[in-house]
Amino acid sequence: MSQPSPPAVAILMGSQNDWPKIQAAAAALDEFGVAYEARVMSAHRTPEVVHQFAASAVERGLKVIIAAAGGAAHLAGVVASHTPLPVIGLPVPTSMMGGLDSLLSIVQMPGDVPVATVGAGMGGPRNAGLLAVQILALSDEALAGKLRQFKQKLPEKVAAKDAALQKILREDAS
Ligand code: RP5
Repeated sequence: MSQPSPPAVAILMGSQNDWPKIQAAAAALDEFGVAYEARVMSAHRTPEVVHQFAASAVERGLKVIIAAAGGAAHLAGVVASHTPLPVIGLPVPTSMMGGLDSLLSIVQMPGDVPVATVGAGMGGPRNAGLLAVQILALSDEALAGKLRQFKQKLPEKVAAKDAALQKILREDAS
């Protein structure tokens, strides 16, 4: 019996408490039928686990790593230091600065160690998932086709929201 192929995407997070705030990344991958593994590991609390995971990611078949963390958010940068795979940094909103602290921690990487950082809050988690899909689609024509359909449908989605707003405004005015 053939083994199922290993997931192409890993979603790492510094704490299980991050999961509810970043689940939209996983939902975006689900939407496109992309398998992923989700793991809790910390650049500070479990540095050896992070090292081993990142250093063996290529041989285990991973293609993209999403790394979410909040506050002193070093997970994405440390992962990127141990792997040639593309790493997407996902800043987790915090109670102190709403995620600006996380964003600045992740985005200011030194030259030679890129991390593709998405926004904190709002569309950030969803965009992390979609960006992973876009990277995979470069070498997956079926996925590229799904992305083209997704883009084509965006105007319809916005038009439906515009129509809903116009309806509310008309009702408010009457
Ligand atoms: C970071 O520290 C995690 O990503 C989390 O956002 C933050 C706080 O972690 P907990 O104390 O909630 O576990 O490493």
